Amino acid sequence: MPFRKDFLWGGATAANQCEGAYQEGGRGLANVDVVPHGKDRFPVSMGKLKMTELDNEHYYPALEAIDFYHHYKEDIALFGEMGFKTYRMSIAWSRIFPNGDEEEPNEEGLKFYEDVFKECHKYGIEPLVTITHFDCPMHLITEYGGWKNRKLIDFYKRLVTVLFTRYKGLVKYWLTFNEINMILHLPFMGAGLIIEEGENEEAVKYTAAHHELVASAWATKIAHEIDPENMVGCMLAAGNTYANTCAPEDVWKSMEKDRENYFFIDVQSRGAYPAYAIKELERKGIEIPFAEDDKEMLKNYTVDFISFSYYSSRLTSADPEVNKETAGNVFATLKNPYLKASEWGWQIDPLGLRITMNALYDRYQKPLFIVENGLGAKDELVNGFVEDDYRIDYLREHIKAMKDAVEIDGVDLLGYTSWGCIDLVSASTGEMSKRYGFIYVDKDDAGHGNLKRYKKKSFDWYKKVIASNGEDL
Ligand code: BGP
Repeated sequence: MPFRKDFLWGGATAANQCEGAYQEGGRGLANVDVVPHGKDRFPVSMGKLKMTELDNEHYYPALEAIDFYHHYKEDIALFGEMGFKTYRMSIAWSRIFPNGDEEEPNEEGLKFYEDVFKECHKYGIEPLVTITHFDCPMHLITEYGGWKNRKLIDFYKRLVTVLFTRYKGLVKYWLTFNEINMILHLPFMGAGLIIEEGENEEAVKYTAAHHELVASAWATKIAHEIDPENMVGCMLAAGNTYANTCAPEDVWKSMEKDRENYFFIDVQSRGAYPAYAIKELERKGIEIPFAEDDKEMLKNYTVDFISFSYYSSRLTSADPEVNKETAGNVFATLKNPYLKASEWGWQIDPLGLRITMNALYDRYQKPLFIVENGLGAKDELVNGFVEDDYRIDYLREHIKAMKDAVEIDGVDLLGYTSWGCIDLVSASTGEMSKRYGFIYVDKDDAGHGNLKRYKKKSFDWYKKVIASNGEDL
């Protein structure tokens, strides 16, 4: 049997993409609330367009999302029916500390997640909790400038101390920052950064990244002190970069591209800034604001496991002219002629998952956890059912590749949670029509729909996969 007996099969969501109820339970406003649907979504997510107040001209999908806040019992029951062993979800920071900088947490927010975790355990589902998934209280952005301000480390420490204490015995698996490398691509969405005129964008991003890296180390320390059973992971938006040709210049370029992402995990897992990053930052004149004990913290409190999302491999060329023709993705990539792509241009590469897993395992020698993978597609609900064979095909091929990595290559894998196990708002487009789920939710891109849940064909398929521990694909 390739997978461990206790392999954690399940699905993943994020608070801002499913909870809704943005003004209930004492929740404060967060960055994700003010990212609108439509043409402004990208510039706002990138921190290039200032949008700090909700207005009536835009539609903000995170405000209602799929209303998991009121449907969580029904949804978790469905996850239980599929046989989930784990459910990856995130905490909305502003439910716990509405402004982010209060001394005392908001009890209603704490109670909500406690109820959710208890509900999971009813079905034998182990929660896997992302502490922040593209999520930062708005007040920390307007008052402090988001993660570019070192004070955020203290607010985050307060947050995690409350979480680890309150949920001791209920939650064991924690991820500190979702797709930590996303800070380079979507800095507002990822870290509450607004890039002001005249600011050195890269310096701002790497300063904020440093603060998150140090905060992550603190979280690991605190988690282990509060409960030695706690397992803390980092989370990378992964996908290896191929060279466009076998010209050494292209191969070199692909290595540089991968380093951009490895940088974060190198720090979180190996415990120090890697030599290539120190040199590059120096060359660019970027000075990272190391405080006295930062180096010690990074060194002493590395993560227990490496989690990552994988949707696609990437492709790059050393020739800037060639690199202009990028395919549709948050991560710039060339179109790979050997791969098919989703309707959104995300290229489909199951073997790329095996390559990525091997690269990560060789580099870090720590257990891996695939916490996101899946196909965003347009589904058609006919007579209350969705025949999503395309999704089953995608998942089957990726699970096969993951099996090869475990069985043939010996990669140590803790679990697999497919992304958006229930349809939710897409992070990049803000649309509902980019669906990933085993469960269809009646809601459209304009926010209309009765929120009714329907099982898709993939629901029973995944149930069978889990029941057979990945044998029956
Ligand atoms: C990852 C994010 C998720 C999720 C996923 C799919 O980058 O961690 O939040 O949304 O991508 O992306 P999208 O929703 O844009 O299709």
